Amino acid sequence: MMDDYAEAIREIGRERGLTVFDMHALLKAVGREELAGLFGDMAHPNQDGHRVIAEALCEFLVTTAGIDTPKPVPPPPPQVPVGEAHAWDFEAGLQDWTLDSPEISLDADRAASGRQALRFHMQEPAKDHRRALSPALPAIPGQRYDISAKVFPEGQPAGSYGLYVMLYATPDGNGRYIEPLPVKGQVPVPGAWSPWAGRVQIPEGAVSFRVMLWAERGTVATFRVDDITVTPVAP
Ligand SMILES: [Ca+2]
Repeated sequence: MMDDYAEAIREIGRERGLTVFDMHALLKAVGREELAGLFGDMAHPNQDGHRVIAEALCEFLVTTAGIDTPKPVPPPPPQVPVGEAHAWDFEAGLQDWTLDSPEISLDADRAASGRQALRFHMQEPAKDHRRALSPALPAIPGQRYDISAKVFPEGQPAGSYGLYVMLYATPDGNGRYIEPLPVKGQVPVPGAWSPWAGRVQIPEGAVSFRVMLWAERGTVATFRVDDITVTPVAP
């Protein structure tokens, strides 16, 4: 269906003599496997995805405008100390995770490691979103982290949930958050442990972050999450 939409837009461009920035062709050329690393879920690009699109759009605009001055060389990125690694397997309890809904609990029925995992059991739409948040971790803008977890969905969910990084302007991760960065959306395979993984870069203004498991307020679903890791990426 997306192919048809894209072709229709190209066709309109040809008919009316309009220049078309073909994002569809751009993303198709990336290839299916690498493409998965550029999206937080099925529809929304993550930070790397936005960067790929922005760079291509920039190149396109410069070329289309006939600008032939050489591209400025960006200054080298500032040296940022590598962050710390963290991991939670929930074998020693909640390990300072905060659960903001009674529909989320520590559960010993099924785990990816050991005996315990976090369980989201949402049988009705709720008034608010549901969140499980890790303890606040220190962050320096420019640091990159690989975030991963294992997820076991039971049946097909109604609604959406996923793995996020929540950014804060305070060192203790309290007060108003800056923004959530999507890491990975729900996996469509129920009845099995599947990996969730993605890379985030700490943006300007953030002093701390928490790993967040988030379910949209209307979601009706049951799933478990275990073995959550935060791995710093060397520059
Ligand atoms: Ca476990």
